[in-house]
Amino acid sequence: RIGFERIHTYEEVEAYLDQLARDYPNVVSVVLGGRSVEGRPIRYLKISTTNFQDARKPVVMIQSLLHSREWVTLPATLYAIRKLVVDVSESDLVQNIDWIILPIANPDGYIFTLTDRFWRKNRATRYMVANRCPGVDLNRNFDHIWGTASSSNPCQDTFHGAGPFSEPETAVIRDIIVEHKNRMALFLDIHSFGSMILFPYGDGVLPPNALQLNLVGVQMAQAIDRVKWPSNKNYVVGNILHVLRYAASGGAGDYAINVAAPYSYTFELPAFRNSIWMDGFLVEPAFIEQAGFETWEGIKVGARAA
Ligand code: 0X9
Ligand code: ZN
Repeated sequence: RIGFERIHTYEEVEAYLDQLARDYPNVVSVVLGGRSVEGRPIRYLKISTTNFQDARKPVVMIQSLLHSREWVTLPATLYAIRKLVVDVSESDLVQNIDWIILPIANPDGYIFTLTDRFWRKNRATRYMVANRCPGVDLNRNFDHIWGTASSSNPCQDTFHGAGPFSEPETAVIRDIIVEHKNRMALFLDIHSFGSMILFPYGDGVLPPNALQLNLVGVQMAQAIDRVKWPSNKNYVVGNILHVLRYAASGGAGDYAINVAAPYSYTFELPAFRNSIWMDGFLVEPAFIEQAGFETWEGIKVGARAA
């Protein structure tokens, strides 16, 4: 069991995934997607009442902690797992959809945030200069306009690596997306912070279904806003460049919409803090469960629409 009083460690989450697979063997399985730069297992859940055998069912993929300092994204994902598997409050969602959930997309980075709380990238050492500046920004390492709006400097937080999928962590996600490309209806990459629902592309170019992306994005945002923490601001919905006001290449969501998922969003969860002086990546423990609760309202709407 996992509660929402605090944010759990990599080891705790790994043990929890195994426990779920043991407790719900007919619905849950844990898959080893690959290994991180430092050799840690990157594992994800498959949740399905038909063992992923029914090709007519859509697949929804949710991932979190691609950026390791964005801690609150982890309990948001764990909350969704609980609602799908343990509480089964919304049984249509488990009956009609196959789910892929990757709670810790960047395990090395996440563990390193216990030492350096604001670490964002992975922990690749092969680009280091004079033994300094490890790490690739995994959300600049996917194969869509790679290298055009990111940094070639390993010392920067948006360093894009040697090429698309140069990092094992992004290769794992690529393989999942490709494996399910015919069925993936919705891809959600959960980040923080800013209270935004963003859709491709990272250079401001709009996909052909941009109006649909906007429509469903607004529906998700409204569902969240209805139950949001009162002092947090309303969600903003739109294209990545238009809303964030910076271009970003090589994003996971951009790759997912190209290859597999007509509905692909980056969530920027709110800053769950009790004062604007508190850094937005830090999380006030009293708000952890709220982060899960309100994000789940958006996920449900997105999954049903997609
Ligand atoms: O810059 C990013 O990677 C994301 N914002 S964050 O503050 N969490 O770092 C936005 C990602 C935009 N997504 C795509 N380009 N698909
Ligand atoms: Zn992020």
